Amino acid sequence: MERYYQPEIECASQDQIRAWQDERLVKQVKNVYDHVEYYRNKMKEIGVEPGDIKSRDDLYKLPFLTKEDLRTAYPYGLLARPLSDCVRIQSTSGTTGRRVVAFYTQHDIDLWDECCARAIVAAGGTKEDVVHVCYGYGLFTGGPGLNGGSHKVGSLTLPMSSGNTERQIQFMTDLGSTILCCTPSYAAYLAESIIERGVRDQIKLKAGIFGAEAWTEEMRHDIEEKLGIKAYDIYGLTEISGPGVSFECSEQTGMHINEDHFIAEIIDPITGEVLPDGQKGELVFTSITKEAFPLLRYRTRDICVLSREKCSCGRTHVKMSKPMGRSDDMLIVKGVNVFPSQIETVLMNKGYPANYQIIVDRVNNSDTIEVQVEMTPEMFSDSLKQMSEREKELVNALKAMLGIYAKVKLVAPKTIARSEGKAVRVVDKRHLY
Ligand code: DLL
Repeated sequence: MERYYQPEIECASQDQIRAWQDERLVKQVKNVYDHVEYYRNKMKEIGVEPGDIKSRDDLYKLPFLTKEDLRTAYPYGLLARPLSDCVRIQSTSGTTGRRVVAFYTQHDIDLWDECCARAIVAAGGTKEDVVHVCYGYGLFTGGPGLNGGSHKVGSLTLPMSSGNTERQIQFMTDLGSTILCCTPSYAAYLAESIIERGVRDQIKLKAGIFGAEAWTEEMRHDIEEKLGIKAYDIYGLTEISGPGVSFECSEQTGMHINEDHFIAEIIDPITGEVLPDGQKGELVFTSITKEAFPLLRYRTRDICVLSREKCSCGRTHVKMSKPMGRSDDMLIVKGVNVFPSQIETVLMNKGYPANYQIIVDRVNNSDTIEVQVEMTPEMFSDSLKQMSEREKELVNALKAMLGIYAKVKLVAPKTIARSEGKAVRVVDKRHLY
């Protein structure tokens, strides 16, 4: 059976990986310096020349790029190739400010497809599989990325895109989808809908490849149990190509970063200092093989940890932990750092579905936080007294996790709007004042 698996790359020795990275980085820095005036100026500002970068060890000398730089240089300021060499544009799902636009040559699309193919194979995918892609298609990278990867593996690809849950389930049962690709929040909703319709025994899913938003281990177990599958995490961002920058293997303890294409660093988000493996900080990527939009030292804002511990799957590429939230997603409520994932952990541990929303507001100059949580249909038939006890129990558990009081409001099943793409977990009304 032919599988798209490249052990000579994915299981290469640390020396080999380093050799690839050193050589590709040196070339890429020269390429960017020669072709991207914006970055050349940034390098000149701090007196760095391409010749100063002789290996991966010199990476720290280069200036960072941030989302702000991408906005300033919008749309063509970071292009390293003539527009006529580009064959595709994708864009971020960001809702505020200028969108970030990324460009791809055919070579860039091929390498992106390759990264997504590796992710599908790591989740057990082969050419015998039916890959059901319900990430959005269009400017969002989710649909096109997994679609390309699935083609490369040779699987039968269902380009469903997002939405129309009825049709998703119909195709899933009629065509025997075996691998589901979507956001974890949509997977949870699909699982709920499949169970409600009583068609769980008609689906043939064996694995799911879920990413594009933060999700907890608790949510993973819930989806795995409801759908009877193994749920794999996949990570990526438009600026660096899209999904497939890293992906989980059968060990499910972090995502292997495709190190032959991207160099990862962890930095202190405040000082910018590079931190050793094992320490928590902001993830920074350098694309060493991309042609059209090769970003050097791009700050993702995602907070995670890198690990080079031996993996039982045999892959040697460094693993990143699940992002523990974005440094710009972190809420500061009453001076305390609150990550939505902490709240999700508490809710799921107490048996609530993954449908919740966090409302932050300011009343009389003081921050307030309310967690609206959907009940399961069984909980909904509880007496009012039981519900009030449930609310108290959650308030205490949240206090223990966050260290501050959060109001809890239990709401009826299906009250919180379901998302077909990335879920909207936080409504911060303080921005309105
Ligand atoms: O979300 C690409 C993607 C599509 C990844 C499909 C995985 C699957 P953007 O819209 O540019 O790209 O958003 C990138 O989403 O910086 C993270 O904050 C977040 N993110 C992506 N994957 C994960 C994940 C796509 N597995 C931003 N866990 C990133 C947590 C994730 N957060």
